[in-house]
Amino acid sequence: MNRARIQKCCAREILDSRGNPTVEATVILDDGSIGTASVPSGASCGKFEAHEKRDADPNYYHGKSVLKAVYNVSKVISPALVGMCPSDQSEIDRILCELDGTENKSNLGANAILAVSLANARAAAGHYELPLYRYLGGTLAGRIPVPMMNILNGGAHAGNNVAIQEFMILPVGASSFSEGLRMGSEIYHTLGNILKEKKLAATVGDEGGYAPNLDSDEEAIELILHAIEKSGFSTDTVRISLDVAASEWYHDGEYRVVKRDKTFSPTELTDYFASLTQKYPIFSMEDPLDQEDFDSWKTLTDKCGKTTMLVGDDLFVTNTARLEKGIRLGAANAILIKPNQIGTLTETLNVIRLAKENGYRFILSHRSGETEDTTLADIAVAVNAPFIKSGAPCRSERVAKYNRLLRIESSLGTSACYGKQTIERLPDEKEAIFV
Ligand code: 2PG
Ligand code: MG
Repeated sequence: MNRARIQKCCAREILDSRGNPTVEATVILDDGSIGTASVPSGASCGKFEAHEKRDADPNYYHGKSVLKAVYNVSKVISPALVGMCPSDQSEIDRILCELDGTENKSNLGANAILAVSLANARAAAGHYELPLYRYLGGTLAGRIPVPMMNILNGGAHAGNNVAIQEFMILPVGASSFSEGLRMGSEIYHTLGNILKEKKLAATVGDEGGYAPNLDSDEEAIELILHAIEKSGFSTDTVRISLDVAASEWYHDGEYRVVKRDKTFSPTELTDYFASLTQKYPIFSMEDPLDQEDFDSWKTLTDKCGKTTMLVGDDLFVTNTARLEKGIRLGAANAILIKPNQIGTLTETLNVIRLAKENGYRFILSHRSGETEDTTLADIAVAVNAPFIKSGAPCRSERVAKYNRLLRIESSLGTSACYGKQTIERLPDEKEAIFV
């Protein structure tokens, strides 16, 4: 077969959903195929994430421009990749890491590297005339993930007094992704009406969820439970998940919850979250503890890891070595997968494989600063991910991923599976589902 070769890589500065610059790269093949991808950006970033290169020029986008990363794509990366076969993704990603030469991709910037890595996969899929999920996942790709919809925002994503960053709903009992999305949207709008009735703000935070001021964080859970019920559903079919983002609270060995003017010791916080899982039907908790507090993670996993999905985000940063440490210590039982935390597609797929092999569940995730790019949705289907987290069913950069999944679902037709159906259709995935 006539294999296409990379002719050129280029990049540009575009804006993300918060209005900050980010990198979009394009890979052009000699057969005319073109792949373009952009990278998102976090607000509550883990200490061990790959480096996001910004220019730090205070007179330009308040220091946030990414022109050096853009330059690196066209002047450093492109010459190194010209002539390579785009389907040699792992070799391309290896070269990108080698070119950078640092542990955390601080030389070229993970934003430059990831944009090229993803754009290359898109160009290759174009060359083979396949949708990206099919090119990456082959004939076995067929599961549409359960959406984890963040309908109430707090923490670093909103200017309100809610300390926990994300309150999500998961329509695990829906019969299909499209039905699940409808349920999520109905609950979201019901919640908006409840807030308005209570004269609370129904304006939204960075991920499209409402961001009211509330008397306590637990009130957020109560309001969501009320919205689920009022929409005609129950917590058997719609579960609740939290992303605490507790690394934001951790200073000098204790958890200082500034928005609530409270301080917890690691033991107190562990006990608090363990008790919260008794009090409410909480399906999963992400980052309930700090990224370096492995001891408390282990304690919490021992206490409630059999019944609750405990997700490491800042803890694992999509990094194989950190996930290996978690597996060794028995910390958490699931991992959040954010390609820009690690910087290449191959490394992202490797950490997913490690999670699968060790019975850790995994969730493909957006960032709080997003673009209209939908690569995340295709990767999720390619790896038969049980879950995807892409914010509220509101705001275009969030729903772009959900809408892409609707399109994939309709093109898969009856071969698409969702939630519990996966157990029958993809027996190997049995361990990876928790519904
Ligand atoms: C998270 C993410 C995405 P950010 O903490 O999981 O929801 O937020 O991108 O700000 O790190
Ligand atoms: Mg998180």
